[in-house]
Amino acid sequence: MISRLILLALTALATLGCWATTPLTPARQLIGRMQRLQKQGVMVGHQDDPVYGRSWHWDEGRSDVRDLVGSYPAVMGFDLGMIELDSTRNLDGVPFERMRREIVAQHERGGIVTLSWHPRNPVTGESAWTKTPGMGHHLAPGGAYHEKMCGWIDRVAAFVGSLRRADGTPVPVVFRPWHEMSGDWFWWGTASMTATELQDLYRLTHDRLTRHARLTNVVWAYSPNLTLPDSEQHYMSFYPGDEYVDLMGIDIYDFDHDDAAYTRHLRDELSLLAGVGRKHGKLVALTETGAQTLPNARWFTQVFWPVARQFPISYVLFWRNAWDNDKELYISYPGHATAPDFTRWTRYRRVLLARDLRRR
Ligand code: BMA
Repeated sequence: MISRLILLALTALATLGCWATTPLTPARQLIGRMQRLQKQGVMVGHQDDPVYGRSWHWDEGRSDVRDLVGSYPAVMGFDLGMIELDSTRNLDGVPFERMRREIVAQHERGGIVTLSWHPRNPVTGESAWTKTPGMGHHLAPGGAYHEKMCGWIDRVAAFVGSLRRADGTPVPVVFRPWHEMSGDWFWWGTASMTATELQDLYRLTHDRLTRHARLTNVVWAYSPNLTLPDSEQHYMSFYPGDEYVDLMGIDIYDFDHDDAAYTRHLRDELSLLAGVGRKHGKLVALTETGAQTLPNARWFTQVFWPVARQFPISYVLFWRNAWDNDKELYISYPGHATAPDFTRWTRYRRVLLARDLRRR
C-alpha cells in the first residue's frame, strides 16, 4: 500500500514537473493575456494605424490616434492582400517589410496585432471582390486550383513565421482569414462557395499554418459580418469547429449614417456574440466597425459606447483612415469634428490604449 502511494505521489510530481517545463506557445500566452484584459476593458484597435492616415502616408512614427491622444491604439490591424503574389506591397500600397517592422514594434510596446487577408481571386486573378460560382470545387483537394491555393496560404505562413523579435522569439498575432464569409461580396462568400466548402478552406488554412509550417504564434479568429435577420444558427453556419478557433468576432458598419439602426444592430449582434463566446469558451471581439466618414461629432461617447460597454468584448477594430479615398474614414484625427469626443472616450477607465497595456 505504502509503495503504491509513493508511486502515485511520484507520478503526480512527474506530471506537475512536466507541466511546469512545457512552455506555453506564444499563441497560448496571447490568448491568456487577452482573456485577462477582456475583464479589464475594451481595447481600441485601428487598421493600418502607423503606416498612413487621413492626410499622410508612409511617415515613420506617426499615427492618427497617437497624434490625437498621445498613445498608439492597443490593437493594430494589417492586411496581407497580395502577399500571395509575392508582391512587396499589399493591396493598399503598404510595403510588407514596413508592416513586419510595425507588427514587431507594436508587440514590443505591449500592444496586440490582428491580420486580415484580401487575396486575389485564385481563378480569375482579379480582386477579392470578384465572385466565381463553383469556387469551392476548384479549391477542394483534387480541384484545379487546390495546389495554387496551398501555395498562396504558404506565403501567408512564411510571413507570419517571419514575425520575430530581435532575439528570435515569435510575435503572436490574431489571424482572421476568410472574414465576412457570410456576405456575398468576396470570392470566398456565399455567391461563390457553400458554407461547408468555406469550413474546409478555413481548416485547410489552419492545417497549413499550424501543422505544415508548424507556427506557434497564431490566434485564430472567426469573423462573419452582420447579415440581417441574424441568428445564432446563421452566425454558426460557417464555423469550422472549436478546435480551429480561439476568438469569435463580427464585422458591423454604419454605412448609412443611421445611428439608431447601427445601435440596434450592434446591441443584437454583440448579445449574440457574447452568448456564443460563452457557450464555446472563446474570446469575443468586434473585429471591424465604424461610422463611415464620421458625420456625428459625438459618435464615440453617444452612439457606440453606450451599447458596446454593456458587453464583454476584447477589442474593437476601427477600419482604416485611407490616404487615397475620402470615404474611408473611421477614427478621429487632430482637427476632425469628432476629435474632442474621441479623446474623451479614450480617457474612460474601461477603454484601453497601448499605454494602458504595458504592465498588463
Ligand atoms: C476594404 C476596403 C478596401 C481595402 C481593403 C483592404 O474593406 O477598405 O479599400 O483595400 O479593405 O484593406
